Amino acid sequence: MRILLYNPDNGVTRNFMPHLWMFLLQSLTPDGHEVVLIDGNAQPMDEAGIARFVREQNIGLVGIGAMTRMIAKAYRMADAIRAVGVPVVMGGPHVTEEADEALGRNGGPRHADAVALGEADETWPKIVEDAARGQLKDIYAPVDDFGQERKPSLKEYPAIPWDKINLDQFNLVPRMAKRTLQRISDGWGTFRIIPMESGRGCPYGCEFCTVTGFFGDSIRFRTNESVVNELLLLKARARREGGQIAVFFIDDNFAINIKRTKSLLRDIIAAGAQVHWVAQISANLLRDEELVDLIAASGGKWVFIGMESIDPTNLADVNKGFNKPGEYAAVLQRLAQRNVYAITSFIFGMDNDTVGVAERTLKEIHTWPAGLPIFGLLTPLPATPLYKRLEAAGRLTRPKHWQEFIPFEMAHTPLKMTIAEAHAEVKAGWAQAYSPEAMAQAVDSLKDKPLGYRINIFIARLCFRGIYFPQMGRLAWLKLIYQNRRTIASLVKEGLSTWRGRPTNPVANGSLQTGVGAT
Ligand code: B12
Ligand code: SF4
Repeated sequence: MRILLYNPDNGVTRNFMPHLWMFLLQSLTPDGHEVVLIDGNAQPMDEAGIARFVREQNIGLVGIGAMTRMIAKAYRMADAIRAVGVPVVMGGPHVTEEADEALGRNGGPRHADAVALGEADETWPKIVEDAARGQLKDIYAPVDDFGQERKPSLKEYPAIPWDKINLDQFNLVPRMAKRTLQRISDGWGTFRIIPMESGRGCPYGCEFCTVTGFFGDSIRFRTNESVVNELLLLKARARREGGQIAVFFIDDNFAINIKRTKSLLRDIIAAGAQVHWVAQISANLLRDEELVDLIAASGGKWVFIGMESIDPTNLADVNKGFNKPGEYAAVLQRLAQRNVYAITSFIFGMDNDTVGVAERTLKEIHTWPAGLPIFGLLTPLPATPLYKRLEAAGRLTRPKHWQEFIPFEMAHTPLKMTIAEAHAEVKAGWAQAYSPEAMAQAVDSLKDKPLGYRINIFIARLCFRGIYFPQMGRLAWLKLIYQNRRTIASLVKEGLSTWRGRPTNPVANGSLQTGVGAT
């Protein structure tokens, strides 16, 4: 049987890296079946396009995975596929919480023939076999012989053949720049960010987050060896292709067990498996100096920190009191001293937020080492404690907000400001943090670092700005480049004089010490 695994975009937001679940399920597919992958983020498709594809390619089963914000598109695509007689199985965080919706058991139309609840590592082979026999069940749950929920152990993690997988859809280097960049250093003709997990689960249970409910509070890890081998595979591929690969450790809290993380990082270093990497780590775990040393030595370049708010009352409200705003600056300094920078994520529209929250947050951010701040709105995702609390309080304004995805739009009323005010705060946050002046200031603040770091932060900022401001088209990029022409000119000028002054290996002299890519 030919199987298509499809991850939709939502036509509004795009991801910059492939989704791990597709590669994982492909690797777990029983022999005798062929699996085709399409990620709508890299290969946009509409309903007619996917219906044509499954017919022409003789696809016998389609698996669709989606987050809540992609689900409306996922359902439309599923409907189009089922209309041409091909069965659809859906999985992922949204349908796990809203299986009745996907199966049409709540009064709405049916979108999926089957739903895989929770982690599907162990149920997927069974789903494939049932589909091949034409005997799909409605629901597949990860349970043991006694009907008790069973979380897959990650000890027997499949080897994902990253060395052979076609990654053309995920090259982040613009086509027109490919030729020139190929000649720089070890080669920048390709640059891909690859998702990798080293463990699953988070015990913290923040009120707005689906992770503790979905993956559970029992944390499971892959063996160090399996992670190191995967890194070595990717590193070899990058070298072979004269391109760059960076890894995004998608663990929700990469250092949740500090002892184990240190042991993994030591093994990475010992095996020479360092590639540049990004990971999500909560601020409280970054107090450990030795951990931060190992992060830097093993290739860590960016750490995503869910700071959420600078207001301890807000943090306590969402069960994230372990975040201590008083120590944010010290944590970021500790990272920056080792040339590791932070993506700092904030949520506005929390219950104790008032007008001016963006201004107050930006004032704090200005006192920290340059990084990549991002701003979102508190969003009640299905089945989270937050959703239940707001529903019980009658505060949900769009209880089924996922049926019509609107980016940066609240689905409930905040307590101390209006919805419109919360929207304005997010807009102000993005506008000020990513203004040409703020970009120049961020670059300037790194003037004691090699030029590569400044180029890196500048390019990263240009890209991150696109999370809020639409900049998909060429015209939008040209406008952005024009607005930031002074910073670009000064970086180019410095680059040229460094290059003229030191005609040796640009990496060795630090001028091209980029933040991402295989080391
Ligand atoms: C990496 C990641 C991202 C990446 C992008 C995704 C990517 N390319 O990988 C980035 C950083 C860009 C991102 C952004 C966002 N993310 Co995110 N992200 C994750 C994260 C940390 C890892 C995803 C992952 O690969 N997990 C590991 C794989 C193996 O697990 P999985 O995807 O769940 O797949 C398993 C099962 O679900 C199932 N399965 C999944 N799909 C399918 C399909 C079929 C057919 C079957 C049978 C089974 C199946 O089988 C898999 C194996 O067991 C998750 C949290 C988490 N730990 O999962 C959040 C998570 C998915 N993100 C979330 C959110 C909310 C966001 C944002 C909206 C945050 C924000 N406010 O901006 C944005 C939106 C991005 C966008 N463009 O619109 C939520 C989604 C909740 C929900 N109900 O939708 C999660 C769960 C985290 C959370 N805090 O709750 N994210
Ligand atoms: S620490 Fe992160 S992953 Fe864990 S529950 Fe909180 S937000 Fe979710």
